[in-house]
Amino acid sequence: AEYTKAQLTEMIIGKLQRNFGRTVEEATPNHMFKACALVLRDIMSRHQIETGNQVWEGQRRQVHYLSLEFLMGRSLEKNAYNLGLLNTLKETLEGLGFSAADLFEQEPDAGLGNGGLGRLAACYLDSMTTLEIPATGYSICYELGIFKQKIIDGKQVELADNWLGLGDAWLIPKLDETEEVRFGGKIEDRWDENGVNHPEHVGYTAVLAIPRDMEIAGYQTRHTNTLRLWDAKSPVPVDMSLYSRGEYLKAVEQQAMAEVIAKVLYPDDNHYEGKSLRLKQQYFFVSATVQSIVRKHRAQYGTLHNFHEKHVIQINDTHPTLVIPELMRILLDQEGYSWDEAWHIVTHTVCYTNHTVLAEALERWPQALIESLLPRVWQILKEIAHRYQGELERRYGSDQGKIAHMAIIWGGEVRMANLCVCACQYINGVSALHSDILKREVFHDAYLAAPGKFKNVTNGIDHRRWLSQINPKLDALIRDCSGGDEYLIHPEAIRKLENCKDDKSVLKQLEAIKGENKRRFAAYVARESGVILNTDAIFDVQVKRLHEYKRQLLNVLHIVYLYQQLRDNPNMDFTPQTFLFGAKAAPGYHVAKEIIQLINSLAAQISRDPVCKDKLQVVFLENYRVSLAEKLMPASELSEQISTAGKEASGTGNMKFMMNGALTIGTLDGANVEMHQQLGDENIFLFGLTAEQVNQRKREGYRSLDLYQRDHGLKRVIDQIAAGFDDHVSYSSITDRLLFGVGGSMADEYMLLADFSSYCQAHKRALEAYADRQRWNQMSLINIARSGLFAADRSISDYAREIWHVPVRK
Ligand code: DL6
Repeated sequence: AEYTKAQLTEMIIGKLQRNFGRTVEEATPNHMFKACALVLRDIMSRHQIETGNQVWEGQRRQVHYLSLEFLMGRSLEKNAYNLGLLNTLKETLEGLGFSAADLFEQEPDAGLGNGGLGRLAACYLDSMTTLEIPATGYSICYELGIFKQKIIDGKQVELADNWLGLGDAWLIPKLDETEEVRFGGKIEDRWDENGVNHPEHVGYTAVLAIPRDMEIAGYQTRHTNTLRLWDAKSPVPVDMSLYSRGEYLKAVEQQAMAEVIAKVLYPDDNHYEGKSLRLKQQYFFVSATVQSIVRKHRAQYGTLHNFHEKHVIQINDTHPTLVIPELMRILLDQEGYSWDEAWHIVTHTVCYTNHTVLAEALERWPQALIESLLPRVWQILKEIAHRYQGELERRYGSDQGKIAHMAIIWGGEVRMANLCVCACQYINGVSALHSDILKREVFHDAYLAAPGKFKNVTNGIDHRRWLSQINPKLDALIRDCSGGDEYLIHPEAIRKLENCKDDKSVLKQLEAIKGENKRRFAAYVARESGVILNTDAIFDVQVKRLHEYKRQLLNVLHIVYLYQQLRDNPNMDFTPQTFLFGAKAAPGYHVAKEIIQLINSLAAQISRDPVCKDKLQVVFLENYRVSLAEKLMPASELSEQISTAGKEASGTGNMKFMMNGALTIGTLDGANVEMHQQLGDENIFLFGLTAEQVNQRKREGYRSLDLYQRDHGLKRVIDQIAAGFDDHVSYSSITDRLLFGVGGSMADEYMLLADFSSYCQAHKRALEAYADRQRWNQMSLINIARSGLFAADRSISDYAREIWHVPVRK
């Protein structure tokens, strides 16, 4: 390690004195947390300056990862781990009379994201840094992250998540790198003597974008990258004349209007919110980012001619799409490039990752909104759309259907995905199946026109955090079996674990580790909520955002089915099962909230019923988040990945479970398909329709009501849910959706009933396997051993080779 215990002790004591005026004895845990964070921050800043100099001197191509979400979670333990200081820090803290575990536990999650898309961005920052790619992440410094979920009377209630009190210890404000972003006003033509127009933006409202940088340490490298979070402030000071007239509110109005931009993360996952504040957020962070990249590039090279050679801008879904017209604007209006020159640079710089095929998530902005909020961007968008329209007409002639489908501006809306497809150098999906669906369905015509633009990069997770750090006993076993810690830098080396698949003592150790992790998790749940988990039962877990396509409801149908069997025959042979759920619902997503309430009704019913004692248990874990997932993954045994095939772009929770030795019960959807390829039929419990069969059944005219009428067991389950349980809450609005559809949507849109019996069968197979514990442990070991493919290091190497064309550390 770079620092000894004595040095760290001195550094921490120094911070406590200088920053908080405290001795160690006077320091509260909050002070101590901040002092530790500041000490690590200093180390990372020093490394970052070195990295910056090397990148500058080497004139290396840089990656800019733009995402409205970075779900970072906690950083203290992670940074210490990556810096090789974790053990030293723990010893230092114990020496100072503090418990390291308690201190780590104190850190709030930086919840600047909703779910998979935001967590992926966080994992990728870690891998880009570890692989020594010069990279910067950009987002908004939301004052309030994803809401905290409380369950009150079975229902979700949202509370504000004010993470900055402690979390801002990681942030370094860089006031001198402030950018100005302009909204509203109008564009006036200014013709020069050569007949060239220099449009001028007048009457706009300016908002200042102030960077608050978070340093990102890599593992076993001094290479350090930065996550740049933009904070919003008004450039106008409080109007003192209004203030002295007693008009306090008016005096601060403009400030409040500016600052609201960085106030709160939109809590919608896989759903588009057409609100003007959301558009402001998008443009705010994109404009500040592009200006900042251009400014630094100019300072280094004095020209933007080589901009695309030195930078790649990766956009995480369509949320940062305005980067396209914004970079055009700067090149045209500020740098004086012709349209064609500017277009060449932009289209060789920007790349787009698609993360969803759900229609309700595709962003379409009303043109009137863009026009009034971003008048110059609107002009540029119109020109891009117009030129593209011309191309489409030349290519497709009179095929109006195709032209309408691919147009960028259509029916008064700007379609962001089509703009990305038109302007981006590469477009990628996030699993093999998903990328195929993009090519075959969503962007089929664009794919035929330019097949080389379409790529696949299957998602991956930070295996150092999601295995080694959160499951230290498993980490130790892997090191023992694979001859060291090579897998931490070369994740494919985890495969060596498979050499021990017939070693009974290793399998026993694996089982013991899982048992211990289950008991530790149960102790945590008992402390937090008073609920006592049955650790003798198999832990069957579904944790993810609540969404109809993810089919938490299918899980519920199966549990009700088990419950009814047990009631019919209390003495039946029954493998004890504990079903754990964790899920936040978007606050405006009513059905999702009803499903949460249903899960809680069912959980309460089952816990009241003596028939279920020590056999069947359902628990809804409140406020599912990164730091809870870190405790839960090591304790999980069965992983529920049961989305309707074709709907889940990839999934990344599925990978976390697999790496921690849980077996998957799942559909052939997203990355499950590639997990199945790795595992073979014998090591995963597959069920249900394939994506193709889903489409075919829909074409044939799927009728869930027929299934309900034909299958007595299924009918009984649905009738029970409609009637409700002893709490007398009826859930017929949910079952009506399954049987009849509501408000024009088809009945059982996500085909739960079609997959129900196959799902029940798969559960039976899983329990049979669990009964033979040695077989189960071997399957678990094989899952871990073959999970190396799903490390983010592999994904980032793919991006580097196929899309970014930058070298990586070997
Ligand atoms: O790629 C990360 C993650 C996938 O693993 C999930 O399958 C997918 O649902 C999620 N997509 C989104 C899309 N949001 N928008 N827009 O969150 O991305």
